[in-house]
Amino acid sequence: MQNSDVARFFEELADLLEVDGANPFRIRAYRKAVRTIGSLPDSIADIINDEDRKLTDLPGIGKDLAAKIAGIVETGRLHQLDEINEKFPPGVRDMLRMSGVGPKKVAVLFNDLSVTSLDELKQAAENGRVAALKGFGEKTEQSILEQIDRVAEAGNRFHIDIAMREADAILDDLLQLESVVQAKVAGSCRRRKETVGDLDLLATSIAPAEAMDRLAEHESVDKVLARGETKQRVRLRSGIEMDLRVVADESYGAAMQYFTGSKEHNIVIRRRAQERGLKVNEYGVFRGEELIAGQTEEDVYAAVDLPWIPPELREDRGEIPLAEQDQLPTLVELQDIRGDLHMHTTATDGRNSIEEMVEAAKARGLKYIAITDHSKRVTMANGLDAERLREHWRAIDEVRGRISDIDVMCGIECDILEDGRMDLDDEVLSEADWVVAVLHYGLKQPREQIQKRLLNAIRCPYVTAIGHPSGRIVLKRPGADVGYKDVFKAAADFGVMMEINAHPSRLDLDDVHAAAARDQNIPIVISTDAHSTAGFDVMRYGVNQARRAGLEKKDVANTRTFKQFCKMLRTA
Ligand code: DGT
Ligand code: CA
Ligand code: CA
Repeated sequence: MQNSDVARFFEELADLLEVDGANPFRIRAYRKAVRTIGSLPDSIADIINDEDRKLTDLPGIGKDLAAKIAGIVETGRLHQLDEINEKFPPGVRDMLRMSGVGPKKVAVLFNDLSVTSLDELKQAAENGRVAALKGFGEKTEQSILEQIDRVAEAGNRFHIDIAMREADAILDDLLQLESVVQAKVAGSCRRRKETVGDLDLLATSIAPAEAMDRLAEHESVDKVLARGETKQRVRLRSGIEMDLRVVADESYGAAMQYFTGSKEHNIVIRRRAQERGLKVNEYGVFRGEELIAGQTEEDVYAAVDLPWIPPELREDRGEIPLAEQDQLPTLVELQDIRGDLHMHTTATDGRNSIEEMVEAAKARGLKYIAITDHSKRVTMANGLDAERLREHWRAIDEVRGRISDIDVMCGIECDILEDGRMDLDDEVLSEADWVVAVLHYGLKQPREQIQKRLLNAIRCPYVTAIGHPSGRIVLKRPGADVGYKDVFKAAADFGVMMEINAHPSRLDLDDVHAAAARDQNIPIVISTDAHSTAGFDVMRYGVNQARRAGLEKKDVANTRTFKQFCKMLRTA
C-alpha cells in the first residue's frame, strides 16, 4: 500500500465527517494527516516495519491516528470510514467529486434538498432549486449542471497508476502459484489509457479453481461478485472491479488480443479475418472448425497479415495502415529518458531540498534536471519573486558545484497571468537556463483569452517550454479551451517545446495532442513535476502517454544527451 492510498482513506473520512457536521477539530486533524502522509518521502509501510522509527514521530500523528494508519496498512480498511459510508447513499460521494462543491455544500444539498443521487441533483438544479439555496446562486448551479455528466461517467473510472498498481499486485500473487503459468493484464490498463473502467486479467493454468480461490483471498479484494468455471469477477477495496479469466494455453494469445481491445481496433482485425475467410474470437483464429492460430498474439496478427502491434496503439487511430506498410513507430521507452525538466523543492511547495532532489534524480540514473519552482502568482505554494528566485538559483548553483555526474539547470515554472503577461519580468527570466510557462489560474476564460495568454508566453524569448498546456485534472477538472492548432504553429515557429506532464492526474498534453505536436515537429519533453523525491516515480506514466501518441525516442527531447538537449533550446 502506497502513502497516497493511505491518505485517501483519511481524505474520504474527513469529507464525509464534514458532510455529517462532525467536530471541526477532528476533521482538521484528519486533513492534516492527509497532508503529512501525502508528502512523506518514505513509505509508511517501511516506517511501520522499521524498529527505530515510530509513526507518532511524524507531525500531527498522535497515538490514535498511528493506530488507524497501522490498521489500514495491515487490513486495507478503516473502520470509521466503513461506518460512515453506511450512513450516506453513494450519491453523496459522487457529489463530493464535483469541483467547487465541497463537503459543506454537499451537506446542504443532502440535508435541505434531500438529494441522494446525481440524477436527483440534476433535476433539482434544472428546476432552479439549487440556485435558491443559501450560499449557492446561479453560478454554482450552472457549474453543477455542467459537471454532472462528467462526474457520473468518471465515477466508474480510475486513474491509470491506481489500476496498474492493483493489477500488478494481484498478478504477482497469482504467479506465485505453481499451477499458474502465465498471467497478465489486458484491457485499457494494458493499453495504458489514462483512465481505466475495470481490470481484465488473463491467466493460463492447469487448475483454474486454484487461481480463482487465490484471487478471492487476496487482501485487496473486497467481494467476489460472480464466479464460474473459468471466470471470476471481483470488486477491490479501492472500488475497481476486476475480471479474471483462466484460458487454455493454446488460446492465450487470442484471448490477450481480444481482451486487450480496444473494441474499435478489434472490429478492424475481425474484418480483416473475414476478408481472408477466417474467423477470430477470444479462443483463436479459425478456418472453418480448424484452429490455425491463438497461442501468441504474434500468431493472431500474422494470421491477418499484420505485424504485432503495441497495445498502446490499438485504438484504430491509424495504427492498422501503418502496420500494413510495416511502418509502425518504435515507441519511446522509459529507459530512453535521460532528463527531467519540471520539479519543485522546499523553496516553494516541494517536500525535499535542492540537494535531496538532485541526489535522488542521480540515483535514478537521470543525467540532467531542471529545478522549476513556482513563480509568485502561486501564493498558495509560496511562489518566488525575482529576488527570492535569484537567491534560489544561487543555492542551486552551490549544490551543482558540489555534486558531479548530473547537470542541473536553474529553472522556473512561471505562471502566465490572466491578462497574458508573464508573472516575472524579462530581466529575471533572461537569467534562467529553463523556463516552463504554465496556466494555473483563469482556466475557464474564453478561448480567445486563453489563446492570447499561450501565444504571449510562446513569444516571450526566454520561455523554453509550455508545461501541462491545458491545465486539466484527469477525472476532476476539464482543461482550458486551448486552440491547439495555432498554439502548435507558434511553438514550432519560435522553437518552444511542449510538455507531457507525467503525473497520472495530469497527463497533459494528452495522447491525441502530443501526436499533433509531434506532427508539427515540436520537441516534446516528458517531465514528472515531482514535488518530492518519490515524485520521480511517475515518469513511466508520461512515457506511456507518449507511447499512446506514437512517439519515438527521437521525438522526445529529454532522451537526448544534455549537450544535444541544450542545442535544441531556442536562442533568445
Ligand atoms: P474500460 O474497462 O472501460 O477502461 O475499457 P476496456 O477497453 O478495458 O473495455 P472492457 O473492459 O469493456 O473490455 C475489454 C476488452 O474486451 C475491450 O477492450 C475489447 C474486448 N471487448 C469487450 N467487449 C467487446 C465487444 O463487444 N466486441 C469486441 N470486438 N470486443 C470486445
Ligand atoms: Ca476493462
Ligand atoms: Ca472488463
